[in-house]
Amino acid sequence: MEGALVARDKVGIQDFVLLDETTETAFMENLKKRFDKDLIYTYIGALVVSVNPYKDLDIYNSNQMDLYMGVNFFELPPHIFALADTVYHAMMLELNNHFILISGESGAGKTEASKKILQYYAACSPETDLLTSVRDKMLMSNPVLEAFGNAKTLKNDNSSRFGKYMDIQFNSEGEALGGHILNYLLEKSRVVHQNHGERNFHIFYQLVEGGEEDLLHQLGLERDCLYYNYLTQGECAIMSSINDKNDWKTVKNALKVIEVSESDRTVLVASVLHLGNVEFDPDSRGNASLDNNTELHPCSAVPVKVLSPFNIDHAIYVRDALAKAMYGRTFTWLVRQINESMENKDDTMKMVIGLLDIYGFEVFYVNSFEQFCINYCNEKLQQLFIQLTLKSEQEEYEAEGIEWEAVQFFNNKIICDLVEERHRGIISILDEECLRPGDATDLTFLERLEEKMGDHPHFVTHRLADITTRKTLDRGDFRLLHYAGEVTYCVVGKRDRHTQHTERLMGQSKNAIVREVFCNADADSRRRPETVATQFKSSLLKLTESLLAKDAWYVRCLKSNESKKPGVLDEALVRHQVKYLGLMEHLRVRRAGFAYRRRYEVFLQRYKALCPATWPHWLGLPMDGVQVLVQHLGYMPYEYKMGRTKIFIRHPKTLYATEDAFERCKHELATKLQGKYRGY
Ligand code: AD9
Ligand code: MG
Repeated sequence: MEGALVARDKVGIQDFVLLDETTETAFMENLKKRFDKDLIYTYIGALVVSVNPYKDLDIYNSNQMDLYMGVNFFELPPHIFALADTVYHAMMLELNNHFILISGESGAGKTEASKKILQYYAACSPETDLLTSVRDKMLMSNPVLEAFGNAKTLKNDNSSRFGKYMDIQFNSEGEALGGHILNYLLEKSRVVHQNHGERNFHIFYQLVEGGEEDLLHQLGLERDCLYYNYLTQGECAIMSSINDKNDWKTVKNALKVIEVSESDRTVLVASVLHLGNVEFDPDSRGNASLDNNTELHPCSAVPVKVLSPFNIDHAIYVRDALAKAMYGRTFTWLVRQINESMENKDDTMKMVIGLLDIYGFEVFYVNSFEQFCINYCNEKLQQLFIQLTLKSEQEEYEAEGIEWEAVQFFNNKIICDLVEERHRGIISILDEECLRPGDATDLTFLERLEEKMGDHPHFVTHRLADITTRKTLDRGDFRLLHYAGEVTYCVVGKRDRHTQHTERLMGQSKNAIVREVFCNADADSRRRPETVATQFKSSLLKLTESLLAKDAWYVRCLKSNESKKPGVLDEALVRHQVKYLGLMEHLRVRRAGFAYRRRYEVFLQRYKALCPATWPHWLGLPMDGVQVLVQHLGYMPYEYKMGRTKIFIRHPKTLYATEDAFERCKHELATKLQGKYRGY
């Protein structure tokens, strides 16, 4: 017993539910103790808490995968593979759909976690030609999407600038047959503008740095990132931590596996770069004309009339809008191609496991429309988590006929409503202002916001900025008090003007691929335009609906420190995340009523050796066997309750003691057996 306790103490406790106290201090101590030993995963019941180690740990190799395959969740040290395996077995047992929600702020390790899970499922898959080919395509979709959809930001050198939901589709034998990706709002403004210390999407640098001589020549590109306006605004085009040349090889290979023609993609990427270098001179009437030095390379594929006749500011605006549209459409087109390539060709698909990896909550010095959408998305996911954890807990107690006591949560629904409520939320007001003809400006938008939600506890503008905290705001700013912290958004110049006419012209480009990516620009223009925010809101709503129909599992990622240093845990930073992610409340909910619950069969199977009446076999109902067993173990009536299908144990300590007894029993049994063999 002592040995077991000492061992546990050294590596901390593997499941926070088993902590003696549910204080934040105890939680942090345990987390840190484990992190210092490179144990980055800890459970809260079935939820995985993961802390970014910022160094490669040798815990994801194929031996580790084998180790976790088919093993009971709590039997091995916590691991992302244990969760992946448990979800898979739950799906096979119940023949239903599941999803894994991976959340945490920017740089916390969501994308890495989602890749590990996908790799695990790929490794589980049997080796037939068809399955291997689907598996490779699923795996290879990652480097391609990361090249086109990720970028270096101040928070993360490989930050996802789009949201991704991927379904892995299985047949009833549990074989992965195909996949499907839904993508959410790509941060297109990055194509034309990057803040200091940030880069454009990786693919641009990969192509310029790694592209073969012939290819660059064909595309009219210089092998010099510094030559391109769109690549240099953050003043960090070349980074020692990023190897664009090597990454290009990986992406090229991946494009081949998913059967997307590389030349199609590169033409579009090159066109954006050429566009960025187009400059204008005023003509005699002050209208923009192409600068004398500007020669549009044929592969830029832009009909020149697109860029005129406007004044210079407007011409630049149109040029940038066009570049963003071109890149955005390229990305959507790419996702479509990937989906076609991973499509499940036979219809024996029965179940899915969905992986949700979306951009994390972020706060920069200047936060614009994109950060507003990203942070709104994080609010929605937090709301989903709250709904599901509370809901499922309540439902379980109800279904099992057990009484319980509710735990108070901070419910962020109030912030979701502030953003998305019909007719009253920020998005509705933005819509009205964007679509209102005439005198609508950024500042009238702010005034309307003030009018409608001036006294909302989570909304602040410069007039209403908190005088006591002296956090003043500029005239063009408003501040939201998000569940994860305060963010000040700048609205000036952030409303997209319509560029449909220009996009329609692009549909007439001489270049077939450009025509293809802009092909539905015409059709789009006949509908009443929907603002980007509204489109985003609808797509999130659809996503939430589809997730609510599945069984949920969670990975909560924590960022260990802001400077990406290996093995450093900044306690204040981590404590803040623990707080806003609601981990303490989750822990308390798990413990409030009953910390542990086990199906009778499982409980009996594991501990039956502890009671002569149940060992080696119990012939009656599992529920009766458990009753006999716990009476033998001396459980007091207040320590547990018998539900319809499960035993509920109030305090972790009770299970702890049983688990220790089990360890001792196993040890004695092994010693006895050894003695027996020695005696032979
Ligand atoms: V963002 O919201 O897309 O900006 P993520 O996705 O949460 O963010 P990401 O997975 O990209 O973060 O992790 C950031 C970096 O942390 C990675 O590039 C790795 O360098 C590092 N990381 C994250 N998880 C692990 C891990 N399990 N082991 C080692 C890790 N390094
Ligand atoms: Mg990411």
